[in-house]
Amino acid sequence: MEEVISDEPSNLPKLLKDEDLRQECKDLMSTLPMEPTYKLYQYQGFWYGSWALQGILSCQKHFEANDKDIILVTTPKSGTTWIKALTFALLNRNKHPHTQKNHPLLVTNPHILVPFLESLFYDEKYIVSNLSQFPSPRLLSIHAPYVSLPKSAKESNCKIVYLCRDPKDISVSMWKFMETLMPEIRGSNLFDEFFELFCRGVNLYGPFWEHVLEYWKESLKRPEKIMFLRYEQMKLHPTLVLKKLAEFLGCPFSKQELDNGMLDDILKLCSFDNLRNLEANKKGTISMFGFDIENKSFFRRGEIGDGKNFLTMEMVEKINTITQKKFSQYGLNFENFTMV
Ligand code: PAP
Repeated sequence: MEEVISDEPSNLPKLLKDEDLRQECKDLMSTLPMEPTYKLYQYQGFWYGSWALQGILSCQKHFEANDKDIILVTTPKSGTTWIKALTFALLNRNKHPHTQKNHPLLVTNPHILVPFLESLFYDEKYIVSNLSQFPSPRLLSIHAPYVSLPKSAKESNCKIVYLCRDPKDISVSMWKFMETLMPEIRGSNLFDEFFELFCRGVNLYGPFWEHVLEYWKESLKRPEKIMFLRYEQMKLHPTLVLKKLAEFLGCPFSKQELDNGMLDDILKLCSFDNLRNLEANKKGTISMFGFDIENKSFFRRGEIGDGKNFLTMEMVEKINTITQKKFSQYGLNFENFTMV
């Protein structure tokens, strides 16, 4: 069996080379608009690195969602690691009580417990033989925009939990993450260019605003299928969000569980400070998306509003104006939302 996910240490970064791509992906890439600085390709209106593009194409071709599947969809750097941990702990709360000394989340990075479909599907050989062996309900994740989701994910009754975040914080979180993958950009003046591209929608899985709007509209049409969440909601109202998430996934907390503090225990287990300080997340790497990524790079500040510490006033104004223009008619924002 071929391993795609490993926490073995290795040299960083291991960037996938184009010659490793399948011919079908190379052929398509040669026809797509390309952004030269970060080598992103525009497919179905959204931007991908070559590795993610191959994964998405393969997912679209081979992934068969079933009604029991749970798919976590996030815009990158929206709290993916956190929602993976929370949902894993929630669904497995009987099999793995939070008191368990070797609870999987205490010894394994959440990205290994809840893999990215496009990363798994990057290697078709692995996935075709293994995905059927995942325990049911299969808990999976993907960054794909709605338009590019595999057909079965849209048409089956599988549940989708969508998570996004204030784009100011995303842009900075994404840049800081890229610095860990590409140390040569650290301290460079390339951030300004990255930010301009981000505002034009040219970033991994961007445009951010269109990504969010697609899922927002779908979640309004089919609230029983898509739960729409914001990172800010999770930070400000974690108890309420986790309760609603459990209800949405069909595994509500019982009165007894609530009385026993189960919900708070899950929140504590998955808290930023707890996860960040675990050996499993302080050390080691995960192989995905063509990179060997250090586990610790998924835990930086974990705060609302950190973007403002890094962006200039003009940048904040620019991104706020775009967000306002794109979202206001839909009543969407990241500051004054109600948690119904
Ligand atoms: P991904 O989309 O690339 O998988 P993702 O987990 O969304 O990554 O990005 C990490 C962000 O989530 C980091 O944000 P920051 O750069 O603004 O700090 C990280 O700190 C934050 N994060 C990770 N785990 C948690 C957690 N348990 N609680 C809150 N925030 C978290």
